[in-house]
Amino acid sequence: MTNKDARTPASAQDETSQEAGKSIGWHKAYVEGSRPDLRVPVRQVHLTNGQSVTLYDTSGPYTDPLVDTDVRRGLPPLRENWIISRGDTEEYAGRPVRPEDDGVKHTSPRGGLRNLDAVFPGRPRQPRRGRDGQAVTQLAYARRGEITPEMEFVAVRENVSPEVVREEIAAGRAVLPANVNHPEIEPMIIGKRFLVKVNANIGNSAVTSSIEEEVEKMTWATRWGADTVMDLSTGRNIHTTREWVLRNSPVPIGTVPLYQALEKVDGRAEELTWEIYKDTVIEQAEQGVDYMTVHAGVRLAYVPLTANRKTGIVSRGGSIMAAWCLAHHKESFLYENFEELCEILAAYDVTYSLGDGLRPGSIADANDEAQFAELRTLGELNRIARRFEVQTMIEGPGHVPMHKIKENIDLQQEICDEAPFYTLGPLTTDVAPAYDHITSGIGAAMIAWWGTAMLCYVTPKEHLGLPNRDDVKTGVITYKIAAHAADLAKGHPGAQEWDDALSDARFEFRWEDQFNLALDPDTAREFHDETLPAEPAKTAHFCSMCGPKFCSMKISQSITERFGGAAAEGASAEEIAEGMLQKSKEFAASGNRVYLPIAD
Ligand code: IRN
Ligand code: FE2
Repeated sequence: MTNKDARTPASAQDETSQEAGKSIGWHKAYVEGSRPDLRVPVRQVHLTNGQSVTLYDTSGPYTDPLVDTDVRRGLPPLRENWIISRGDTEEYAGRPVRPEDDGVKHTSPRGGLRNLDAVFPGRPRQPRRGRDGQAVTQLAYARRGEITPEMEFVAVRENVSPEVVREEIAAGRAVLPANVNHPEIEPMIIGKRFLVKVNANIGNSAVTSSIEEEVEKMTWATRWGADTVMDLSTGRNIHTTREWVLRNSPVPIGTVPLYQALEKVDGRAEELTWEIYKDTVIEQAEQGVDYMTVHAGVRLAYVPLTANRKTGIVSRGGSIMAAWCLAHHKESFLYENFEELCEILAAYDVTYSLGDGLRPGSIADANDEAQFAELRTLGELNRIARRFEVQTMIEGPGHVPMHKIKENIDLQQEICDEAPFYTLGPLTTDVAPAYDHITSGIGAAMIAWWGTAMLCYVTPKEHLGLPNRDDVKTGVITYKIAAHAADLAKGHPGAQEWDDALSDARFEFRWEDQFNLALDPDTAREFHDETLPAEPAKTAHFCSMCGPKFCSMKISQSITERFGGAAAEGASAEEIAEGMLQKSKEFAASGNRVYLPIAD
């Protein structure tokens, strides 16, 4: 067993993690598929009792000390040979990315691909696309009955047969976002038959963070378990930031191209055109964006339906499209040109994330006519996308009280032919700014249990400001809890093994194992150390909650010992009561003190 430092570049400066790294009892391992270049990463946790537990791992090559990662070079292009050997893509000269396509008023040096060649000298790349514009999507392959290496990869990851993966994709019940220009990703799947996934949003704004910070937030988010990351950058260097994020990301990257298109018209929504939007989509598809939020369901006729809402339109994309529709008094250009957009996305295998531009922004507005009118349109667009063999998921709310959540997933599944649902929370109350990771984590757990495939995280900064690194971590961990709680409730194969391993460690006072199995080992260890910092306390058979002499776990363990393992299960009520009485006497004899000095 090798105990390896599990640091990512993001955590390299983090003292706590470095500390944790020294004693971390897990290492990165790979499960090989049917061919040597199909190696699925896992987190192998080594327990002190000699057993080991295998966990899903999203952290990418950063946690593999055998891979020499350098953010200036980008990650190894894992999928490149798979893509090229299919023989259905060609290098595509496309339109060169003009500096003005960067979406910002430039000061030099300018962004754009020319500079990026200098940024990634080892990776000169020419974008690819489907030969003659043909659909090169996982959906197209699945419908033809082909099991791609990407499908086999996710089958190993999810512990299901490749045929189940192919069937779910072919039926449109799952998506495998994997742009042909993003060969660096470790494929993953989003669908209700699979583990519930978590997306983390990052992105700079005009005033705050730098490119380095965004790359760091991405590696940080995936280290804690984010399955996809959305780059919602709007400020300066939007194109270059995205290039850095893409070249270094082990997970699929999503964007909202409308944001960059809006930058190109200096923030004046009414000046947007289909041409500008289309150019932006192509630019991002050539870079390798794996899925795009498209707010094509905000139709002109639905805008008045929001007039009497308490909080109107809260979606950024939704409000841009509503403003455009009203300014021109025309149908949405996204809705009108949807088929052409499908052709573009199909040629790169960009997955649709059909945006919920009319989602409710308050408890009062939940499940109203505007929201459901848009959902019906998303159902219609989902069927069009399917005709063009574009993978599609559907975005959902928002702010929804608990008793109105189930209707959301039930309607979505019915209207959108079971396409994967991807929801933002929902937030179950409006009264807790600064705690909206919790108000929404509650809704997220419920809606995931009922079949939502991916959860968009909400951080404590929601409604208040931009998340920093700590907020990103809190958001991801909160949502991993919601997702895993749903996996358990859904009976996903293997989900409970993790809980069982942790429960055993807790019951047997194997503290190090408890930490190493935890979603957040660093914080678990830190909290424990606050009360019992001494090293022997980590092997002590009591916890700081109850102290050495008064611990329910300890008592029931001594019952187990006394009556001999499994026999204890058969122990009579009287025998157990006798054991308890004995403990009570011991407790009284020690002076009825719950908390004892550590030296005791
Ligand atoms: C997810 C579900 N509903 C919305 N989302 C996410 O919200 C979406 O994926 C993207 O990250 C962000 C888009 O916000 P606007 O433009 O709809 O506010
Ligand atoms: Fe909100």
